[in-house]
Amino acid sequence: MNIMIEDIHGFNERFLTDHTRKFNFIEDQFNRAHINVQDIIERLRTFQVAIPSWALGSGATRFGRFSIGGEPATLEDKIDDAGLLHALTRSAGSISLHIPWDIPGDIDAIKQKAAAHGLFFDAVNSNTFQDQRGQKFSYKFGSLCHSSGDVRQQAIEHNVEVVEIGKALGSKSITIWLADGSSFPGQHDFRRAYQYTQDSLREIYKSLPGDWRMFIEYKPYEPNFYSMVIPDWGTSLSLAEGTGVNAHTLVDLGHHLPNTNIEQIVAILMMKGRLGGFHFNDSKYGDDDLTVGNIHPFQLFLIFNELIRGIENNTSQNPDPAWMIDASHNLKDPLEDLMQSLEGINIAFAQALIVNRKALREAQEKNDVTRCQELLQEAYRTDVRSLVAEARRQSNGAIDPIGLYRHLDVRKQLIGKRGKHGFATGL
Ligand code: PSV
Ligand code: MN
Repeated sequence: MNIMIEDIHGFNERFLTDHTRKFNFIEDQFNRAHINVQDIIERLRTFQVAIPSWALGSGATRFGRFSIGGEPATLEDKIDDAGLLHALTRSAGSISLHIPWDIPGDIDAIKQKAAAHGLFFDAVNSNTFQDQRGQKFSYKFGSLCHSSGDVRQQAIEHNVEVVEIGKALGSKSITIWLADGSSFPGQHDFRRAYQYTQDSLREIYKSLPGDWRMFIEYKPYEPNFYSMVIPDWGTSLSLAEGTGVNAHTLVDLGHHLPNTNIEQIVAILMMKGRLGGFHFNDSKYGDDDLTVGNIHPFQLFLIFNELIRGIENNTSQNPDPAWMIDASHNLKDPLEDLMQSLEGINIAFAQALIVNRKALREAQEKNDVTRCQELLQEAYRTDVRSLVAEARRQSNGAIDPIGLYRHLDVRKQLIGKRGKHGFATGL
């Protein structure tokens, strides 16, 4: 289904008085602090986050899956749902596909559909963590790191095929997340597993066009519980450096052990010019795929603070990072959850944009710790929600996207169209 611009404007009318009152207040605050409010709004309007195709349906735990109804069962449906999110929020301007779950049939038709929603194709993701029907060799004991050259070759060829599909769609990057690792001491020769992985990545890299980038994810545990071949950012960075100039580390927020200082990781990766992309989610314990900014909003703000510092002082010429939400939902309506995540991301981004960076630098030079903390808190404690809503409104999005989604009873309409027990492919 499509959301009409008239629906959005009509619904916005209801909130306009209240919204304007709140926005005028923050505008006045910003004027006094010599912050150009329209500059911040423009930054918010251009900031776009990719939606992963696998987040549009219900996910599952190891114990069960509960269908929400109206889930997108085809790639076309997934593009429609991503388009719906973009129409409401104007901040989800691309979709990231996972192969083989999303192999396009008619490439031109798929491209046209995406373009009609104003979407482009962000990074394509390979999958060597599952065996596919008819596949010759199993990934049970790994893929790019496997002890058998046949398995490694099969995994390399799969990644090359993913690049080919991405090229046809107009993608410019591939994200590789490996489930490879070991669950028992002694199972792996760590050095050999690393070396095979490095060699395989180099092979895949050869198939990349010059304007493409390779993103390498890391994850400390799961599905393997004793060792992962790429457990942390240091390993990912060393593999990226060993692969080529267009290979980068990708930070997935959920892929850290509790209390890891992710903002510091982001700062150093950008300084090295190797931060490729970002997968947003939140977590209490591990890779929980919770709504962005729902558990650790201050940490998210601190991460954005480093990202903006890196973008504004880009001495190492780090390419623009690719932004994506990476989540799998089990309880909430996935579309509502994604809108909440987009809101969380935009709030943290806006708060980080208003940090008085010059004053912070001076306070850091003087070792004035109290002042440093005050400056960050000043930005973090600013209620920027009306600013984020105003950016959406100026882009023809909804002041209250979830409100409009519910008002239009979108989920009910999707169930009417696709049925109650449709199954989104993927996770
Ligand atoms: C698994 O942890 C994961 O969340 C990775 O982060 C990938 O990006 C995603 O799944 C899809 O494969
Ligand atoms: Mn991820």
